[in-house]
Amino acid sequence: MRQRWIVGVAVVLALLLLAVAGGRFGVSTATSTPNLEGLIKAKGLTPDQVRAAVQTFVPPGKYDEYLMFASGGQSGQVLVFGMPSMRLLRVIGVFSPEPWQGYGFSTETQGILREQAQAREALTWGDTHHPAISETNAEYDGQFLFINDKANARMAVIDLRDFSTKQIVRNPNAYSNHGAVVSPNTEYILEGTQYAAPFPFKYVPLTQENYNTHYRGLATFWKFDRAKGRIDPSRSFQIELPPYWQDLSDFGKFESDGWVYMNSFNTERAIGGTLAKQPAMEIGASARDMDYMHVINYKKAAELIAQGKGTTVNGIKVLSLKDAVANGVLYFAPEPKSPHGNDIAPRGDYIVVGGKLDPNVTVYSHKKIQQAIKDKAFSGTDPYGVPILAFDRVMEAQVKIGLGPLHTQFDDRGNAYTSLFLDSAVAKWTLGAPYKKGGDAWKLVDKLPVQYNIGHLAAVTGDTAKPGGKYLVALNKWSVDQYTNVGPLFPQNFQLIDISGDKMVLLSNTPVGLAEPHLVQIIPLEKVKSWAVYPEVGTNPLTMKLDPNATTIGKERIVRKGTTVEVWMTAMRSHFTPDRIQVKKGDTVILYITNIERAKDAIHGFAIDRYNVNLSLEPGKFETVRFVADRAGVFPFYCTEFCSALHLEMAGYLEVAP
Ligand code: RUQ
Ligand code: CUA
Repeated sequence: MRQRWIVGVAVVLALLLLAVAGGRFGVSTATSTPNLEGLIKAKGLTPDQVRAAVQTFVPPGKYDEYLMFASGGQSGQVLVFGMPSMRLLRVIGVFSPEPWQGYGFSTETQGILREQAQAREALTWGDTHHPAISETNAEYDGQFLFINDKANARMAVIDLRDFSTKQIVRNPNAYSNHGAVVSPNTEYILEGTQYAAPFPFKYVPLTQENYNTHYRGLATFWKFDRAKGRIDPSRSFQIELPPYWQDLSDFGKFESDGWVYMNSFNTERAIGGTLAKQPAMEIGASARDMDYMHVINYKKAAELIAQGKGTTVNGIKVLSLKDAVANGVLYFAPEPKSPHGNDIAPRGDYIVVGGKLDPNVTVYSHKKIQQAIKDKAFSGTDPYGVPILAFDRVMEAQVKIGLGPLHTQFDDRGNAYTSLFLDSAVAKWTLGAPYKKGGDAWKLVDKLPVQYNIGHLAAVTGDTAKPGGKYLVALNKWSVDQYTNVGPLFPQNFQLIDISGDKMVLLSNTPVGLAEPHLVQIIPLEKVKSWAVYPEVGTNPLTMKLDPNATTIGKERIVRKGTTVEVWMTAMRSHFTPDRIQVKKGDTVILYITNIERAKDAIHGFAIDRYNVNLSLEPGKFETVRFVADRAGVFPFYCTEFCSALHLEMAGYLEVAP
């Protein structure tokens, strides 16, 4: 029996090879058949595994069909993979210095990490959770990528022309955040505060009474200026929210455009205190059966801010909770216990919520919510006066899919896919009309075990108006037996799943041995128009324009002004010009270096020994380094990229005279 299918698979593959080779060369290569069969046999592969291997294999010189942007978790980075091969293509430094890119070493990138010098100190890590690709008409446009830092309530902007971080903004009124989602045309990037804190920011002792009255959550709408490629804090705003722990959110689109749905948990307002015999945080925070989905009319909020309703708190406009309630900006819809994912269906009509402690996904209808608001169909108000919509008036369906539902994504055929943390599985279920009708609607249709404890999942363009429906990735927190031990810190496990058929099919495992990625976004390769070289020799990666200090051949020079020594330098295979720099101890040295190469991949590095200077100079790139020569000696500097046969000779000396 076993024998037979191995032969069967081998024959299919051999025929495939024959067809390809025959087409190319017009000859038969029948001798390769036994090898292939032997390989399959020796590895004990099943037909499904052989099919999966062929399906995900990208031959040398060929490209992947999709790019996958993954958060780099505690590494503070973004990881870029090709899909379906799942090969790692790039690491982008965001909230941590990244030496290969020279990120955090040049004056330009130090400025980004220090948040344009606003911060007193440069933080050296971030907890990246949610990458979000910029959108046009609710579809990824491939121009920018945003990502949040949960640990320090920051948001970063990455330009996908050169896959580099351009800006980090810090939330002036929040310590932590969760979620980064963009509005359908990227006017705003939204983050919720995860853990409520005193508002405005100061020391307020943590008693229950203080917590209830002085602690608050916030929804922060960062205004994005697409032309500048930057967040504009002066046109951003916040909405004050009760001290519940606001979690993930999603922007409405089409019929729900202008609205935002945001989960919250710990509506119990638990504050912990285990040593004082108070219930542990997680017990206190999951005592009630229902929490509140925040229903936010953010267009209205933006209007009110524009009319001057907001107060400026630490440099950002804030719409008060009172004004939000009085003006119909904020409503609550009850949602099952400890919700997590909040995901809006492709047409903007349904909102899917996964309640971690409920076996159902709960689906709300945007239309019903709007009707209930009109009819004032409230079941009460919360302690802060926020009207609570009657659950049965806004809920469209509950679909029993399994234990621990978290996040949901969609395909192009009316199906939804939800991660089940406790079940360690992906559930595929159907949406209702207009996606699926009658008996086909709101039904669990397939379930696939994953290894193990899945957090997020993401499908190709699976949270946009046009889901791709081909692949899905399960982002598993535990890998247990899937990889060999590499010490007790186990890799995370990405699993690639084919969702193009009726049944989900597991294709491959990819270990991620770097941190805990939370979410990924998957975009067709051709949508990202990235540069192979900087378009103009001397492009400053911060301004993306020709820098006034860029140097051309023959214009290199060293100029001393008082105790400042400025060096205009070029780099090309295989030398730096100048290759000797003489300064005095205590001088401020400023290097302006231009890589004048035009050839793809002709990258140079620039490092000065013992001075913590390390740059990456891609073709056409300009960078500045500034440091005080506070140690006397003779310090070699050299190119750190093996760029040419005489790469080792691409070096020079910095002489610092005592
Ligand atoms: S999280 S595992 Cu998105 Cu930060 Cu859900
Ligand atoms: Cu330039 Cu090595």
